[in-house]
Amino acid sequence: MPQPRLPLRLIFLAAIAIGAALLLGLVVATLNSLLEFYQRVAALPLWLRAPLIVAGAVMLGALLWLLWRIARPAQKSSLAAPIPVSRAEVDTRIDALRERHAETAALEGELAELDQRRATGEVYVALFGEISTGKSSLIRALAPAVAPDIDVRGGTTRSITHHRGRLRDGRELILADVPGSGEVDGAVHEQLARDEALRAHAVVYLTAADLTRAQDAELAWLSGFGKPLLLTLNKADLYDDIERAQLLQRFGQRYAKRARAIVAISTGGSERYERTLADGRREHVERERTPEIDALIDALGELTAPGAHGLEPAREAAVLAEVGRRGDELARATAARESAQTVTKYTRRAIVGAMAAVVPGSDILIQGALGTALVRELARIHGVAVRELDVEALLSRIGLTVRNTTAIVLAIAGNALKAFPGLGTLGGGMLHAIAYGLVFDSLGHALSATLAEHSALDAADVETRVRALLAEPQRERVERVARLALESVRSKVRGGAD
Ligand SMILES: Nc1nc2c(ncn2[C@@H]2O[C@H](COP(=O)(O)OP(=O)(O)OP(=O)(O)O)[C@@H](O)[C@H]2O)c(=O)[nH]1
Ligand SMILES: [Mg+2]
Repeated sequence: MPQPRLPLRLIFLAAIAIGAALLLGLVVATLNSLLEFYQRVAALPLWLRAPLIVAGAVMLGALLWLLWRIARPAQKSSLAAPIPVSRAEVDTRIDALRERHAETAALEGELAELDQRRATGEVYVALFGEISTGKSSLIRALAPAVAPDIDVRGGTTRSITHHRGRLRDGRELILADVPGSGEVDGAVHEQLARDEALRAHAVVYLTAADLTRAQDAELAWLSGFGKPLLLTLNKADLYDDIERAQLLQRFGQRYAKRARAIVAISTGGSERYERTLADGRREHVERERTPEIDALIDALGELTAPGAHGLEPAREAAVLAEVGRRGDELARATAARESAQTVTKYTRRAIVGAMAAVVPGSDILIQGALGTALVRELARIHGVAVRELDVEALLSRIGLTVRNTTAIVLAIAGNALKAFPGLGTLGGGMLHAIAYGLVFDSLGHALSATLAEHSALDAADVETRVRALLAEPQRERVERVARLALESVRSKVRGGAD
């Protein structure tokens, strides 16, 4: 009976019409008010009109700024705060990684460097800063015997070099010149510089202007390691006395907590001057500026006064925190690699099992030990303890999901058969085998992702992921599973022929 539907539709249409009329009225009323407001403002004398317009513009600007502050996406910093970790803990983690055949050479090398520098008893000072802030020029000023490359082009220094410098009291320092940060596509060089900063006893952070947001974040990250930090305004010659004093004052207000000292210097560059020749003619000459770095030398002297031994704990903590962080990263990558291998192993077993049994449906997940073994192995890889009960609950939950999506899975498997014509001729069992393979592959990937992200067997999360994987199967995944099926058939045929 279609009659009862009519009034409902009419009510709905009427509601839309009323809504549209109200909206139109609101727009007209707002426009009218604006027009009236404009006419009134236009009628005002200029001395009253101008401040009103300025105030309006300021308010609008402030509103837009506020909206932008609220709406802009959060900026993610790649510079994570250090997590303290002991040497014993780092050693244990590296041993565990080595047993899992992870590539631990770089981490071991970093620890060897840590020990080797300690053994030398030297004080290491790393320069740090964006490209072209004058790091190499400062090295040249502090250690005139050596001459690292200096150039107006950013990105001149590409590797770490060490130079021996001497303080006024005769103490020696090993100065590290590093590549500058902030270069486009300069992630590798930036990482070299950061690593060296962590290996040093003290860091000289160079800037040639007020700090940008990125520099601010970099300084915060460096100071988080708790080693002596010297914030240095270089190229001070580019500012007049007032500007320089203002910049230093701003640095003092903002960075007094992060930096142990703040100084202004001039490491070189060139200057032009006019000279009068013997015949009275005048000519412009360009010459290298004499470095003015006394303030920095004094501050460095104070910063490094505790000596290598006194400064060692903060240096060691910084290196260990970084090695620990990388160890965690490596552990995650290793778990991902092992997970992928395990998922492939069980997908293959599921395919072989299905080809032998030819039982349609999702029961293989619940009945067979295969599903349980997959969950257990993946949980072990991710270091998550699981109870028998939880594994069973998870598998029956996924089993229901798979049962509900069996038609989809079979359809996908059917498509896979079309992509690999040879498979289709192998009979209906093949369709189910690929379907099972897809189910195991989806479960394995979903489970790996959940375990990696939540470090727990979150059944609801696994189910959501399995659903998503089955609903939108990627071509690459389907082909991979079909290929596994093909390999299984081949090895079976070969096995049979043997
Ligand atoms: N005006 C002025 N220029 C300077 C000063 N110090 C360095 N420069 C110039 O700044 C440019 C960059 O100097 P470098 O020492 O190569 O800078 P850097 O930080 O080592 O640069 P990268 O290695 O590319 O990161 C060169 O042209 C220097 O001559 C200074 O105190 N004043
Ligand atoms: Mg340089």
